[in-house]
Amino acid sequence: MSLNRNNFFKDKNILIFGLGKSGLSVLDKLALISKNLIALDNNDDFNLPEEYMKLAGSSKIKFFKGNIDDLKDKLLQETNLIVVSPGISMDVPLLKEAARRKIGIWSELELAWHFMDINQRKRTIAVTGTNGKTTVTSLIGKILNDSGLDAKTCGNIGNPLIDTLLLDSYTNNANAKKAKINEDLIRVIEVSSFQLENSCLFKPHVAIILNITNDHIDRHKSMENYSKLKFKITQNQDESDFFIINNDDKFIIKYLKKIYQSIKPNLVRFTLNSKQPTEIYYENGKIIYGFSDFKGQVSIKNIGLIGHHNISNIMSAVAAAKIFDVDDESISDSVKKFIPLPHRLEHIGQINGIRCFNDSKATNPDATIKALEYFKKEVTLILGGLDKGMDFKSLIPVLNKKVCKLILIGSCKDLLFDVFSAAAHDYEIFKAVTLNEAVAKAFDVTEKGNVLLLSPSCASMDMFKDYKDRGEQFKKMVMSFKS
Ligand code: UMA
Repeated sequence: MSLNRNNFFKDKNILIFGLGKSGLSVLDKLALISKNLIALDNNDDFNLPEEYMKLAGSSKIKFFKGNIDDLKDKLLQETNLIVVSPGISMDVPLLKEAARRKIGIWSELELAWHFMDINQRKRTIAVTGTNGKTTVTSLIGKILNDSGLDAKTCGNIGNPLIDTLLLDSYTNNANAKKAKINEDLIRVIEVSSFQLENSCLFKPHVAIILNITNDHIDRHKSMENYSKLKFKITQNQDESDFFIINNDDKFIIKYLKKIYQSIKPNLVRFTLNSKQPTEIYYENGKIIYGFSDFKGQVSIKNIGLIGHHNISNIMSAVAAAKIFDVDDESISDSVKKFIPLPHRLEHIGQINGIRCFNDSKATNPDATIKALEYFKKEVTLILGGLDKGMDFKSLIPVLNKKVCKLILIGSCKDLLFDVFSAAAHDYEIFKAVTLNEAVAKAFDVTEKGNVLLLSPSCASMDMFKDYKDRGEQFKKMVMSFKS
């Protein structure tokens, strides 16, 4: 990293907006090198966690919390660059005014990228998509690590990219300058549309788009905008890079056609359709690939990941692993040993003769459709939560095919009731005020041998802390009905 870049950050007045996980990581790192920082969180109740208290006393950091509308102009006058948390919409007044003043607005991803050298940038795999990002990021991490390579998962998965970097070498501390950097580390980065929105130079060596379906429209306004943001993952890639995409996904193909002429990286398409094979496809328990110098097949029989959508996910992971030269048997072995993550079509057990599944991570209709496709017409489905402006009508055909009883919960339950009761349907529909009431109803109305599935298609924050909290509570409630 050049001295110039070091000075670039040292001399800038940087405003860190949002002090959740990613904002605090940015604060931690920039505190090492920047002379003037403003740290801001709009939440009145925000309290700096204990481990950051030492920064509160620093003369180079000014902290603000709560409503800062009156201070907005003053803060922006002092600011050259804003590093914004992914959860903050570009519509908030401070960011609108910053954009008007042409102040740079960066994501944490973009900031971290500026601190990475050429070698580090070349050893990156970035995974985006509406659904399956965390599973694929974790699976690639496992495949690489099992093969003896050194890989670390980071990004939207929970630990910001910047946390994987040692910025101590920017300080004047001689000991810190000697800190050992692992040059071989491969960073497997889960990337969200929120992070890509404020990224500009990000250029992963391997970029993956798993799928694009209706989600986050409340924030991104249209599917066109949402697709455009997802495709930012490849915008800087060149001929030496790889772009892995799902050839079965209609929004991916639609957007790809638009920009096909300008795509520079090696395109690696994967498909479940063995009759029209692409660079990677699936046939009879095998993933067959042929792209660049790579040709071969990986057996994926007897795996823990269930559902056809997961075979698509595995194909993308196989492609990424081949680019880093992992051999076929090793990949096959890791896929077989991979333990599916909780809250994703997670089998809780057979309770009172009913097979119970927790799919709390299904926060959009497409994820629920994929989960239902796995079952016969045998499902009591618990659906609903906080609406993100989604198209629930897309659920109608699959509900008719797979659902016997539908139980609606959450702040959008009345809207859902109107959508599904107006359509032709052969299943009973109930509403419940709490999740506990929904689970009790489910055990009351579900026939033995059938399935109870929580797959809400919605965000959780109307009733729960997050999807994990919703899934954990569901599992406890289900177990409490065991007789
Ligand atoms: N805040 C403001 N002003 C606002 C809105 C929020 O100051 O107008 C403050 C809040 O008070 C809070 C902070 O900003 O203190 C929250 O920031 P955040 O929502 O960006 O959350 P982080 O804790 O920084 O977590 C983020 C990602 N969150 C989101 O994208 C919403 C985490 O992804 C990610 O793991 C983490 O950075 C590390 O990179 C979570 C997620 O739900 C898991 N992601 C979405 C998804 O997967 O669908 C995209």
